Amino acid sequence: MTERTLIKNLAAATDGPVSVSGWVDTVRDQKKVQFVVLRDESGAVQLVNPRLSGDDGVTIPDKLSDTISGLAQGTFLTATGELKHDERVKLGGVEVKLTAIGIAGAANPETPIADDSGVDKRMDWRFLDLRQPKNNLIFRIQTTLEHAWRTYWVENDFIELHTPKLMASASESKAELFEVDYFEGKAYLSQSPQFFKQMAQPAGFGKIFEIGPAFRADPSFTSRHATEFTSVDSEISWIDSHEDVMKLHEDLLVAGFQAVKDKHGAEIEAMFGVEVTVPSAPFPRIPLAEAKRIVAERGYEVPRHDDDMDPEGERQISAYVKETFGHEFVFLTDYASSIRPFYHMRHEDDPSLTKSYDLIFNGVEISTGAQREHRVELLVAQAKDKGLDPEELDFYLDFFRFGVPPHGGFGMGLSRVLMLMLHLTNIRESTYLFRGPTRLLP
Ligand code: AMO
Repeated sequence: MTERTLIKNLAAATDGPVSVSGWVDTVRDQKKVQFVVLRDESGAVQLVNPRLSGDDGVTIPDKLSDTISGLAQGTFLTATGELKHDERVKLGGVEVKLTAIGIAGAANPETPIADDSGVDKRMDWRFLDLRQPKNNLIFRIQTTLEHAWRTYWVENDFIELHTPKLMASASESKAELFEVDYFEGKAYLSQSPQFFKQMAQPAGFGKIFEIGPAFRADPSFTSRHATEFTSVDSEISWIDSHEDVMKLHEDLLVAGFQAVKDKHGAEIEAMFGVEVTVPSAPFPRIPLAEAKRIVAERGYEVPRHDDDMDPEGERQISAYVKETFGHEFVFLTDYASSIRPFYHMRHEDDPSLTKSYDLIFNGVEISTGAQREHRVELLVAQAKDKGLDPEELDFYLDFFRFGVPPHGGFGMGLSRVLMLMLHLTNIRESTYLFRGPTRLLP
């Protein structure tokens, strides 16, 4: 049997016997000739089968032609034949003249989704939806991005962690917590690796990272929230302030975006109409209070019911930064202690503000980072201040009772980065399998 050739390699292969495997994209069943466009993970190629005909020009039925006539779109098959370069063939300048087809997995002839199906319907049939080259590209980009980040971390002596996702308590807020039965008692799904990534600091690991699942029992149906998402986390010791965390964050994003642009820039432009911009460091930094003033000057008052920036405010400040600095990223810094978790360090000269930031990319928050409070008396006081019971947090507070260096880090939503990089309108598009309040399948 001829060895399988990936479709993207056909152009560089020499004419002659060839075997390709993939799924049927389209069949054009004409009187004199049949065409099948076959797609695999690397591209698409035209297969051709001239029908046999007698001296009188009437086609003679044969098994191969019948097989082709009966092919349903989506059927997985192996095709063998003769590769022929022909510049008149629009699709890649090559075609395969068929000698045989071996069906590996026939598809149901109904097509449950169409190009104009809504996002929820497409999510119902995600495995079919993912066959679209555009969707396939999203996950190749994701692979490149994660690889570039890992390379950065590994080259800079970070240790990779896999913290447990079954927890005894909440790490972020009690509001968005999934509770699960755990033998005689209860456990909670991890909302963030926060506590256990911080534990690596008293453990003496120095610099760590993790890419792993996080769970939030958030009942909302927005375009940027999921109940399960992939969190990209890093934590470093011996920092002077959150400024050092932002520097790390910038370096990582520059490395990731550069890798994506180098490898996929042209494809992204062709398929998404988006030019990937490698951000220049340093990214703009704007204290939150100032960002609110800027946004107000643009005519948008951020509602006063909390101290946070709301989604419209994030869009506005991003637009301002784009217009003023030509930058797609902005760090909003110095969030109020009132809206930040107890573990964020507060400013010495103004404890109403934290040494923290949110990173906004093309109008949406992609990350939160901070210097952590590592002085245990202050940490206990801040926990109490938030109405938390220090006894419940004893295991965490212990990390700080046996020596710990100053440290900080960030958590970043992987699918949000991809969504905003590719100008997608919904996190469902950039998540392999989305999880939301009404979606547990597939
Ligand atoms: P935060 O809660 O801001 O911070 O989360 C960090 C980032 O994770 C992503 N994210 C989400 N993505 C999809 N769906 C959700 N429901 C969702 N919730 C959060 C966002 C967000 O910016 N422990 C801190 C981080 C730290 O300080 O290191 C934390 O979890 O991109």
